[in-house]
This record gives sequence, structure tokens and C-alpha cells, in this order.
Amino acid sequence: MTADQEKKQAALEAVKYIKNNMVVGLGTGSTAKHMIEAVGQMVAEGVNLTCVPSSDATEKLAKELGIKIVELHEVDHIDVTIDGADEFDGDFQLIKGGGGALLREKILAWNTKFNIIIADSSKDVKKLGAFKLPVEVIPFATKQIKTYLEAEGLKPVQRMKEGNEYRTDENNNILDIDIFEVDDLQELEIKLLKIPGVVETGLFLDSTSLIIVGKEGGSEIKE
Ligand code: ABF
Repeated sequence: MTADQEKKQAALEAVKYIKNNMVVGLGTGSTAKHMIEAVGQMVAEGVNLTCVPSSDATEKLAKELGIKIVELHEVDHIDVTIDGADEFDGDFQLIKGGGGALLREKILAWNTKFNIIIADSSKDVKKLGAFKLPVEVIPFATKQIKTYLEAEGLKPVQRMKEGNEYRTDENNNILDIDIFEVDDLQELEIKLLKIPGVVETGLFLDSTSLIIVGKEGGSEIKE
């Protein structure tokens, strides 16, 4: 199976957890895109769903598919959120944010009763860090934070887009850092969030309920 076929397989398995009248969080990325298309099909077949998007791109796609979208503040909670990841390990620790949506994704996850991660098999790793960890920072502080992280040996690289500094949906910058040599990710998360100007990190350490991995012969469901 190709990676995209694995992504689609995982997405189709995940939407089985969505029931009529649920509030559903919609993730971002190419794996989530398959899920959103499946949700659009469910809505077209009459399933009543209210969805909260994790990015402007996801909101645009959902609206094109006729999915009812609301703002997070319009709901009391989210029943199920389905989202992708850049990496996950055996302890359900994730790196997310390769698509730049980590802040809203993490806000959705925090407000969700049941978080499902969907992924192709390449995302399953023994130790997080081959994929650089995104850290969202306020532009006012980006340079100083980058200097500090360099001194800490985390090799920060400011994310760029088409030759300009990348900006998230919240108009912040992203510094991608190398955490492969870091063992205590809880400690790293606390250390990063204490830095003035750091908004959020792409470490999702304790929010995931289920991981569905697309695989030849059938999806693997990790609980
Ligand atoms: C999103 O899914 C991001 O957090 C993560 O970067 C992305 C993975 O992208 P893809 O599904 O395209 O591999 O939720």
C-alpha cells in the first residue's frame, strides 16, 4: 500500500467512531483530508454533525463539502476529534504541527472527550524526534527565543514559506527544533512553555485516546 492508501484506510476506520448528533473536531493535513471527505459523505447521507475545524484550510474544505461548521466557543465540548500526526511513539506521545496548525489542534484536543489520531505506518516511531518539533512563538520574541534555543543545543530553524517567514492562522512564527537527543519530553514541554513568547509546542503527550494506523491487510487500532 502507498502511504496515501494507508492514510485513507485509517481515516475510513476512524469515522466509524462518529455518531449522529455528535460535535466533531476536524484535524489538519493530508490524512485528515481523507477523514473530512468521509465526514462530508456521512453528512450527505443525512448524518447530523456539528464540526469544529482546526485550521482555516480545514474550515474551507469542510464548507466546500457541505459540513456544518461552528466556532469552538459555540459548543460546550467536542465529542470526538480526528487528526493526523507527524510522529507517534509507543507511549502515545506525538509530534504534531508539521502543517502549522498545532495551536488550534491542541486546543481542540484539550476540549475533546475522545481524541483519535490517524496515520500511515511511517509515523510509528520508537523515539520521537526524526521529525523536528514545531514551537509556535509570538513574532515580537522570535529572534530572542531562537538565540536561547540555540544555546540550549536544540538547533532551532525558523519556518519559512516562499522566502518569507511562515505565519500560522494566529499570525505567529514557528521554530522547528531538534529534540532527538531529549529523553524527558514532559520536562522539555514545561521548559519550552516557560519561555516568554512561546505560545505552544507540537508535543501532544497525554491527549490521545486511540491511534489508527493504516496497514496492508487492515488498519491497526492502538488503544
Ligand atoms: C496535522 O497532521 C498536523 O499536526 C501534522 O503535522 C499533520 C500530519 O500531516 P499529514 O497527515 O499530511 O501527514 O494534524
